[in-house]
Amino acid sequence: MNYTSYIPPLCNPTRVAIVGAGKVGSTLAQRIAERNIADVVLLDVVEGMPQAIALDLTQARGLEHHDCQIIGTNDYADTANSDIVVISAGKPRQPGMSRDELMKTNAKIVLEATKQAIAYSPDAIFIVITNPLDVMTYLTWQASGLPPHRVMGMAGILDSARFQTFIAMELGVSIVDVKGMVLGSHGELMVPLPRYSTVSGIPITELLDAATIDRLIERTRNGGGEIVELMRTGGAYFAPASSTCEMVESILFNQSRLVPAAAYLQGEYGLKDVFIGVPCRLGCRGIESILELNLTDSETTALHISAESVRHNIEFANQLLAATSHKC
Ligand code: TXD
Repeated sequence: MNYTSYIPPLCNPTRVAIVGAGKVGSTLAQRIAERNIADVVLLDVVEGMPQAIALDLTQARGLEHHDCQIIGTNDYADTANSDIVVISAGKPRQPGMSRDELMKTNAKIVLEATKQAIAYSPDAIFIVITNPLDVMTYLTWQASGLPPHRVMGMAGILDSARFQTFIAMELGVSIVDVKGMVLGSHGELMVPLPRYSTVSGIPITELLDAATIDRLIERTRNGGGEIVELMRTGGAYFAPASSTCEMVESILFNQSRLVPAAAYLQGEYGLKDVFIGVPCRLGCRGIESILELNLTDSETTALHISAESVRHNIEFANQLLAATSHKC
């Protein structure tokens, strides 16, 4: 039997590069492929590991019924012409390691990853996952030289999903009807907004008393920490991968989903020159627009405190990098 080709082969399939093939990166690769969204290039410094994960995922292709190509590599050249670059490379905090040391280590990794990836995919949109999230997103933007709408951080969508989960569990309602809204930085200073978190359009402030809402907010703030404590080695990865996949899907399919993401602010919410979680409309050009919600004075104050801490950490990271002549 012989096929004769009568049209040129289809070129440039949609491609997502994931730098850092650890727990989050590899689970994200699985989500993207199994939802049939795009081809995936998984890159890591560890030799053999991304290749092994890619082969394993590829062997499941006939069972999961998708047509996505999954490549594992240690070479940035293989990531060329990606539409989206996801940065999930980093080190977790080791016993005895300070937060400063972690910041320095991950800042170097993220800067290197950005410079290498952008060289091969100059038209890509960057989504950053590595912690400390808002700071790493800022450094990625600086190092890439990209316009701000093409760089964003994944955290708000995850924090909102966690809030949503705890609300649904508390009220005994289907998760499908619950929406959570969490702004601010990723960490203890995140800003959950009960007034904008709803069950079938009803704000939760109408359905739950203040003490219960405070308890759910506290659990949301500690959503990642609770998992780290239980797991002991490593942190959450299923929900982070799902959250990132939603962002990838909204961009590649130009869905205009409105989700909280770490975005560069230029006066919105009274804040400038900082990346922080705000509601963003995500489409094929990246962050298509930022929605400015009407916030109460205390909500605005909480957002500004959150932004101040990110700004402080950006300065600190840049000082650490300057000391090792790694500043971008
Ligand atoms: O909401 C969020 N943004 C987050 C953030 C939710 C979950 C995880 N979050 C952070 O993502 C976490 O604190 C880490 O900073 C990253 C990745 O988390 P993951 O759980 O996937 O960490 P792993 O399993 O340790 O994987 C990190 C991988 C690992 O395979 C390393 O070999 C690789 O990163 N790594 C590198 N890859 C490429 N290039 C370089 N330089 C490099 N250095 C390490």
